[in-house]
Amino acid sequence: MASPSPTRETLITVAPTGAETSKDACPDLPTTLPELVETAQRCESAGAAMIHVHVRDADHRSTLDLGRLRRCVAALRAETDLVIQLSTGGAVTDSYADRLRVLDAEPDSCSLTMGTVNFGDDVFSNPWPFVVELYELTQARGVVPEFELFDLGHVAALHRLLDTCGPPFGGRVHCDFVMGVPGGMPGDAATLTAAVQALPHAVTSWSATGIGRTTLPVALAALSCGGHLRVGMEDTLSFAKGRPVRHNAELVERAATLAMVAQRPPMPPGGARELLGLASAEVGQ
Ligand code: KMH
Ligand code: ZN
Repeated sequence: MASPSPTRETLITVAPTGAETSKDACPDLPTTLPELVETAQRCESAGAAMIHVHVRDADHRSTLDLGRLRRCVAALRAETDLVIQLSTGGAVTDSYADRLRVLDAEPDSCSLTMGTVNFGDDVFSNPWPFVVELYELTQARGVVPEFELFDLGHVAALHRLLDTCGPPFGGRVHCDFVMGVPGGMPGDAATLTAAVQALPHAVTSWSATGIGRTTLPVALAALSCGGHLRVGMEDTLSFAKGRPVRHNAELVERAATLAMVAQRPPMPPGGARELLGLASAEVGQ
């Protein structure tokens, strides 16, 4: 591989909501815009530098409604310094057209999943032509993609994409291993090490998140391999056995503590902009 040299600091991304958990099942999930802004502010104070956003409708259901996405980006820009990353994955039921339209909301960054994966009892569909279309749209619109890797085959697809379509907007290549999804790669140190070894040389930074009970093993392994962290209620609803997460900030605080122990303290949003190639892009505008 080509693991990029570890940075002195740790990028902490918070994924506070996701598309799957219902408000009924988890009333503490931030689903309204005021809840999301409050969450973003608390998580920024706790050490997060980027937010990965899924929005919900008035009934707290997952939506890719463009007006809501735009209002969400505007509110987060006004109230925080966080790098704003919109999900283009949405929910497994969302159409490709709606997922492409997410870029019309003009986020700093967007997620871009590198292939299809079984997703519990469902299928999260990302056929190659869609991946290419979405990637070319990020290049045209000046949005920095975060390549989501749910499986080792997605790493191979990232090689293919960079070889055939060139570098991302901003010139940096940042990816995120999403581990422990039922149907994707397991969330353990051995798998993370193998996946990091397989990354393209062009990758300049990577983070990892472990779903459910793989959260801590993946975070600890990522830090020890020089990677960055994603945490949040999109990925885990348990803080410990029998103790639900009450607020996303708890997960960010714990990630920040782990990063401090690793002597790679949380990176501020300005550092994240440099890491992701957003700083130079903004200067060049
Ligand atoms: N909700 C999942 C089906 C992303 O945000 O890009 C897809 C997902 C990935 O969460
Ligand atoms: Zn997501």
